Amino acid sequence: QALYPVFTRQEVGRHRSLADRVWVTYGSEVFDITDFVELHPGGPSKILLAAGGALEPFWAMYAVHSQEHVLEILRGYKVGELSPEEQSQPAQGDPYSGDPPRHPALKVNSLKPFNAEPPAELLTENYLTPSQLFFKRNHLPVPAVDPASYRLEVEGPGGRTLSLSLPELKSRFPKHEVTATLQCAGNRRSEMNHVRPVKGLEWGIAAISTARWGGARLRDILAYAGYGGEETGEWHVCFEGLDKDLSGSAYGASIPYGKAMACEGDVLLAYEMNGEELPRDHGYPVRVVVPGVVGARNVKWLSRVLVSREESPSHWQQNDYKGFSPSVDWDTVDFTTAPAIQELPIQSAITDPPPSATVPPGELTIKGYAWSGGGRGVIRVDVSLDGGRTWHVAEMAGEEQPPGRAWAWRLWQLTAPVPTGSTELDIVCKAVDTSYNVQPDTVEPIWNLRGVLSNAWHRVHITVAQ
Ligand code: HEM
Ligand code: MTE
Ligand code: MO
Repeated sequence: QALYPVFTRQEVGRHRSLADRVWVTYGSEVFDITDFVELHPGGPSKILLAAGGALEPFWAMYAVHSQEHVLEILRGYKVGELSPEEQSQPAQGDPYSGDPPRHPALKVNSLKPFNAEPPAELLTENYLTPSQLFFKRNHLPVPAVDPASYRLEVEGPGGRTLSLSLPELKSRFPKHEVTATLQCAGNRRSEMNHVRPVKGLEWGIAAISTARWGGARLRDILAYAGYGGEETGEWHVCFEGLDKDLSGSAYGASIPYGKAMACEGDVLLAYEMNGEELPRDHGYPVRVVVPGVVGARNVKWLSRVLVSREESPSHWQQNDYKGFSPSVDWDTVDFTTAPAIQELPIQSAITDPPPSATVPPGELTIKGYAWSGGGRGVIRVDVSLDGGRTWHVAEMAGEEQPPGRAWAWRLWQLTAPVPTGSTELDIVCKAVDTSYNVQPDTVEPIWNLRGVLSNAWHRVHITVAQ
């Protein structure tokens, strides 16, 4: 065992910059990570936040680090130990200790921050997903918001700022209700990961859910703030959440101004979900609901709205949630070359039977969901039991919504005879939207390094009991 020099926290604290070298502690060990700063996958500015001190409070926030390969990198930079009297430091607060309780049925992808999806078989049991089972996608700890002191800041033309309390938001603007499906850009990412590794949470097919949302129309609030809808050229409505990372930057995103102001855009600042006040995980007290648009723009714990010539400067608008060619890798990717994802493409998946199920011979009932972005309705779902050689048309259930405003999914099912003599079935589904957009048949040609927009034909392989 190597003998390392012993340092005090004060000595470690003198190494806070590249010029003075960058030291950090983890447990009772001291590391000189100067040479890793430029290599850090999370960027040099993030890693420098921990310079001169302990990594634990930062890693508690970014749980991506609790993996063996991360610790292995760290070990390579060890230069010393903390002196024994320094090791009994007060326990660091867990930034996630204030997160709300969650339903035990959820399949957890990441605990801190909390990311979870319902079991697929439960997903299509209800047209409106019960809020407790609705998928949850948080980038940071859930903020604790005091409804009495909550204010929504809305920047009007010329920088005049409107500050709305919760009662004002509820009483000054008519309540509007919309049934809309939210889907994470990473839904079905795990299928891309099987083709070639991608970076991101391993979502199955259930990072998608549907709720009845109630709240004020964003266009009413923008009109009240002084916007008339006649702005020409490129404008965006930017949103900020109350959840902040350690550098103090809030979760943020933006949508095109035209979507926000359209009478038929149905963009809400929602304070209700399925007839109750918004649950904490879903943005209490107020979130944006942008029907037809990728989950990431539906900013939760909304604190600020502003109209700008530029898209949101946030990391999630600029350097994430974009699609690329399968030829682009992490060495060549240039996020400025691709537009931010807004409307999502046509999607469908089989929720029942689950993969690897064994079913009795005779008749088989297959269930799933289908949805398209941009208010495009689903006009048909085709299902095959033989890997795509022959097809059946599924029956669709669920609300029929007006053309161009079909914000919610359709649940579908098909009851078909199991072909006699078959021992295995390769079930496939694919949907068609009102623009006759279809899903691609395989994952390979749409693979992208971030694993977003995964919407190939969904395939489930099952066994028939003999
Ligand atoms: C990602 C190492 C410090 C923020 C990563 C990853 C590694 C790494 C290996 C990629 C993990 C993966 O995707 O499997 C380290 C080491 C650190 C350090 C060795 C200290 C010596 C920090 C600090 C912060 C931070 C102090 C925050 C203040 C992040 C973020 C990501 C990340 C946000 C995710 C980037 C993304 O997915 O785009 N880090 N890190 N890291 N790190 Fe660190
Ligand atoms: N808003 C804030 N403030 N913070 C977040 O981490 N996550 C976004 C979006 N809004 C997020 C946010 C992403 S990526 C998605 S997919 C949806 O919220 C998920 O919403 P849900 O948790 O209500 O399902
Ligand atoms: Mo997402």
